[in-house]
Amino acid sequence: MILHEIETASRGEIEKLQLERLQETVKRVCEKVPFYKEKFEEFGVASGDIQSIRDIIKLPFTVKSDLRNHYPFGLFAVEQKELVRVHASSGTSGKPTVVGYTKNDIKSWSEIVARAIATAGGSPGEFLHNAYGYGLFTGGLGLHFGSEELGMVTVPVSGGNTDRQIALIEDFKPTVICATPSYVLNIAERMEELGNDPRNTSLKYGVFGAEPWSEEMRRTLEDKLGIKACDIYGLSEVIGPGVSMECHEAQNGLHVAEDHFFVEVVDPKTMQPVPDGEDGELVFTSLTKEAFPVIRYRTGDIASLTRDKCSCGRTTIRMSRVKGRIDDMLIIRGVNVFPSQIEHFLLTVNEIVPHYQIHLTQKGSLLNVELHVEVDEEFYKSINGNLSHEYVSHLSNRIYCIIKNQCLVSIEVKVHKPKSIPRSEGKAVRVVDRTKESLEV
Ligand code: DLL
Repeated sequence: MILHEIETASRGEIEKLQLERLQETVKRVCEKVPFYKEKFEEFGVASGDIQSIRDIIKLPFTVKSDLRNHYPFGLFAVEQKELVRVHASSGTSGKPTVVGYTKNDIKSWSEIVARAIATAGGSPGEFLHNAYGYGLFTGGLGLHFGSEELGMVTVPVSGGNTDRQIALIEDFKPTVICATPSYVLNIAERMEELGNDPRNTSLKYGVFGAEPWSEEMRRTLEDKLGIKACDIYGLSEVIGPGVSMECHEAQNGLHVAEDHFFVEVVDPKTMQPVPDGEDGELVFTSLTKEAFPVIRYRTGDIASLTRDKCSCGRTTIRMSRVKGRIDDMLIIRGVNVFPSQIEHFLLTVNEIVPHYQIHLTQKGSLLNVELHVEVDEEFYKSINGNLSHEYVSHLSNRIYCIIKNQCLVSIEVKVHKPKSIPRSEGKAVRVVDRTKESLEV
């Protein structure tokens, strides 16, 4: 369901609107946020220099450390009395980043997310089961307000307490489920454990995101649950979920909400724009935000763009699924690889389930990488729970060869019995970095 006319507007119409909004945003940040005013002066740009949408490249980039350096509210463009909400990152790798919203920001965010849920197949009047975490994380409340805006009956279950989630799905009969892909897998497996066939629920559509996932993971979730699973992307610094959303018709790239965000993809080394279709770092500029506007914010996420028209009828730019974050990229003996690429090939192995972890340790000057995987429950039963040494070494060798041939990296593979890898209730932890610990020992 297409909710807004901008989704099918011509490129000229979209860019005209973007230019007007960009000019307003640049003017506002110059007036209201000393950080931007000073940075623009340093770069020798003034708000009057933005005469076409391409002039955006004259503006300096903003990075996460700019947010941390102005913790908590230094980059806000409104007074406290105009704010109605803040969200924040967990701050596991430094000070949390704090973002704020005015009433209008919440209204536009709700409309953006309503559009996203409709793009994924949601319809007014049906139930939406929202298993994203509620709280400072933007997932829970972001999807919640969007779902209500669309007119869906919203079940604010949040993450965790999986058995209750299953009972609610059984009783309320939602058609849409929203959660991280890793948590949905967890829910589906628990249904199987309880003797329920996950394909027999009322669910038809999934709105999955907040962490990188692969096409193979999509296939696994769609097969297990008998649903269409679509990718939702966003980050709190830009607004939260809904910055882009895949359509259930084509499932081929995520439509960017271009009336609210201007997207660029740049080479993270040279910071120059890369051509459509080529991978680079996603950079977003907000076009309508009041409380926390961002100018050319470097997301650290790697993806590519396409301007081709989509079979769903939308004309908005689409981004590819996010391969991973620059800082999650592993460099193993000089070869770059993202955990999601490893996932992609790992899931071609039938005996393995899509729960895995990559453990990094330092041995002298060498990075040691171990891939921990676990075998499928059914398969485990078929061998009477006897994971013999011979079998483990055969399976780990097979996986080692697949990863080596496809990703060109040598990774030690450790095969475990079912339920050995920790399960997530939100964002999955795929990489466990023990390099610092081993250095300290
Ligand atoms: O994860 C917002 C969100 C909530 C998106 C619910 C989708 C669904 P943050 O906690 O600020 O916000 O984390 C943002 O998560 O920079 C990406 O690295 C990653 N991420 C988000 N969505 C996707 C996705 C929310 N669909 C960071 N695919 C981003 C891959 C994603 N990575």
